[in-house]
Amino acid sequence: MSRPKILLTRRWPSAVEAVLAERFEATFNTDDLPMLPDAIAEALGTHDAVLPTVSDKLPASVFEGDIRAKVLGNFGVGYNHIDIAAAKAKGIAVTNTPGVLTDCTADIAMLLLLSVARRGGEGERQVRAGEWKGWCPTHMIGTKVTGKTVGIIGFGRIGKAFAQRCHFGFGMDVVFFNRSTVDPAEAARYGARQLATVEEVLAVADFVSLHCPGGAENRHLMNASRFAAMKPGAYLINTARGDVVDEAALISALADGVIRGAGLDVYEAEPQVPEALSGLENVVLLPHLGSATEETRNAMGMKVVDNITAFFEGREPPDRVA
Ligand code: 8YV
Repeated sequence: MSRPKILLTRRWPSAVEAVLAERFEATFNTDDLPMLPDAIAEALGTHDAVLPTVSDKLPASVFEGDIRAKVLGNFGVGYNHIDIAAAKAKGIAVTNTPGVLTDCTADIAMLLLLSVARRGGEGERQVRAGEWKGWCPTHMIGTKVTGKTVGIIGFGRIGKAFAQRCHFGFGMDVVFFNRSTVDPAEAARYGARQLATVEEVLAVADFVSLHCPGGAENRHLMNASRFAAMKPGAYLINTARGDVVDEAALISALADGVIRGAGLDVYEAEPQVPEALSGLENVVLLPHLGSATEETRNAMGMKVVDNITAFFEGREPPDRVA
């Protein structure tokens, strides 16, 4: 029997590509250049599975032509770059990679929180530029983290892992907003307690960290009025998706001192980062590194392998989202 024909839109960890090459007739993107939607549409017509990443766009238009693909094995937990309804309408299954990137994404959120509060980015820039004039009592004064209140928006796997780090690692009081009610005993395992609204969280948090999905339901959840509702001197951390934040409103809030700083791993139009943002000192900017460790990227790839292997063997893929 011929092996299913699969296409990877980007370069993947080599150990994972090797497994895919053994099991499938695989088309690899050896140049690793992002594929345009037209090329993805063509791939959907010529392959049994397409394996996209967050750097691809799969709007409804890519599903309009002749489709051969039966499954999209997304490399990543977030899938707001895929029009799920359009894929479903064409009978295409979609899978993702939950769980394996929880710790590393929570770690990056902690890195951003600490960096922005303690001015790590600014300090590093100063040393590298040869501009450090030496220690003095008033040099580059930041904000103490230990014991502060962190407000988490979205208490899924990553939100919980972040809460655990904040509470048990840094003695922080942790409150959160989540659409559905979380059992208080479960929340307490992470040192956290649920509040009823986003506004209640913003009113008390010294740091607000976003851990909800991107896409239409949370688009611009953080907007000008919500920045105004944050405590004066508070910070925003975003390791979720760029579209959860109205970036223009964030830039104004940072420039006008409505909030004190931000730590960002994701942006509205990646990889574009507005100059108005990168020109600000009170932001720490990372290039979407949440899951970027050897262990996690390998594990993500192997999850995709498991998902599409199950699919083509007629079993239910473990991480099917559509
Ligand atoms: C991934 C992420 O690197 O999994 C996610 O949702 O945001 C990142 O950690 C990216 O999505 C890969 O497609």
